Amino acid sequence: MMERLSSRSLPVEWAPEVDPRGLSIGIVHLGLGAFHRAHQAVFTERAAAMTGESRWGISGVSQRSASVRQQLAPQDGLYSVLTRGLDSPSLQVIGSMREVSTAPEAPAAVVARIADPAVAVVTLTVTEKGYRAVAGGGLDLADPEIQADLAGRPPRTVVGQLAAGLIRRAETGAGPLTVLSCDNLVANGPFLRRLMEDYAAALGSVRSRSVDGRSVLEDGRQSKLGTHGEPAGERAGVVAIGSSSGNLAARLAGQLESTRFPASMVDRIVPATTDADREEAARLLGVRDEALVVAEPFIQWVIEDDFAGARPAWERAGAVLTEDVAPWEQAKLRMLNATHSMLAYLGGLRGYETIAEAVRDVELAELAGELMTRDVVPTLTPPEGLDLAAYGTSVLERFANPALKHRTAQVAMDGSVKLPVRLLGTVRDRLEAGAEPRIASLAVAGWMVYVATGRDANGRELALDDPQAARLREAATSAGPGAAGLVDAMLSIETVFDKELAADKVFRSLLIEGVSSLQSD
Ligand code: CS2
Repeated sequence: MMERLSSRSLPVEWAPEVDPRGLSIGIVHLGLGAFHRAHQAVFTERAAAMTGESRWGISGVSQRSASVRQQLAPQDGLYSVLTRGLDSPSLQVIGSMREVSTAPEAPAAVVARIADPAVAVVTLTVTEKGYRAVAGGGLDLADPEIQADLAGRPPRTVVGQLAAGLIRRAETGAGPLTVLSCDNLVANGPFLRRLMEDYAAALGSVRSRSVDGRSVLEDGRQSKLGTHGEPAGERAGVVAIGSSSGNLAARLAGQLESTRFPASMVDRIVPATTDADREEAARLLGVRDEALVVAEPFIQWVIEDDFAGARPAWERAGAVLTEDVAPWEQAKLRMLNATHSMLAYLGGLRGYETIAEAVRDVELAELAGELMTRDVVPTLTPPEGLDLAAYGTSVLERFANPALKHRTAQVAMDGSVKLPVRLLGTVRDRLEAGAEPRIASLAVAGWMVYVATGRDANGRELALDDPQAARLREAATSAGPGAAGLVDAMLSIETVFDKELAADKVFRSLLIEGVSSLQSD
């Protein structure tokens, strides 16, 4: 069997741009999925190569399964990016990942890393649902995982991890931190700051809660479980006085004042890696890479230039550092991501396995173009230097890349948290302007039918992979008759549609029209 990629087996001609052994850790990344490895890690490595700076190695944290650690650890953190465009694929081995961990296995280590004075930046790609926010923003304090973190167990949620790390920094004087969200959310930086502030406020009001039936905090004092990442007993021993939740809340609130949360817009299509990709990479590399990621040639990162301390010189690697990310982010979410979601639902329903197949369907391609030109573009103020028409064309060309097997099912995932960000802002803006957002509504109708029928045109199952799957199924099964029944049942899900939107007559009738046409399709 072919040898596996590692620092020992790495063929010299494939050496990363910087020598990984010379890198120390300066970045913690939460959410070590394929996207981070094909995007921010690539920029970070390039920046290090351009500047010769050695302080920006990455400590990557997977939030759930141990599979990424199992892929990367035996390879000394090395992995490759297989770029698939219209020409023959190219490959690059990345060496900026210097440490890998799995949060549930080592929560204390994650907190310690965030609190490390050498760490100046925490980046995040934890997906929409990873933030545990309520519709419209703000922390979901009813979320049992958030409650458990607030009660003082070693943190498992992203917000809990950041909070514990920031509290520790306040205690040790580790200096201010920059927390950089790289998820597809509106104003992702301020959005995350608000969650952290909500957490701090909730921490201040925690008095007695129970975890697994045990009371862990009483009268603001801790018992039994360790608080915020420490092994049980450690905090009690080290800071026995002053560890009440009120004090923790005050420390967190104080530390948040100096913490920066810049917004950022990220863009690169990164489909799930397949066996065929791994075989192709092995042929090129001469060794097996179990941690391979695949991406399109296009790569873009626009970052709000608002950092608390030092940062990698990402602009040297092609990132754009700017005062205002909002117009970039809005254009990307409403044009690219919205169209992506529409193709995923309408394409999935028509039986297309990949986005490239869906966008080759003449009707769907036409609808995708119209979604952008008719419904989205009128809502946008383009950033300087971006031609929206050309951008729309390039988005469709990128989707059509036949070498990327980006599955419609992958993009269709988590619709309940993606739709509000990608499509409902456009719908609202158009309704307010007195216009009829017909195609955007058809995209939302596509999601409703996808969820409710669970079958494509060929009778194959369309799996429902969504954090609110139970609620969505319940709405679909309890729906009244006909298209109107389904639309009304889905519109009543207030975690997706706010009251005002749900009550909008124009939107409702556009949805009914869309659902009817899809059901008879
Ligand atoms: C996609 C995005 O999976 C999805 O929902 O729309 O991951 C998309 O590929 C990226 O945002 C492109 O930058």
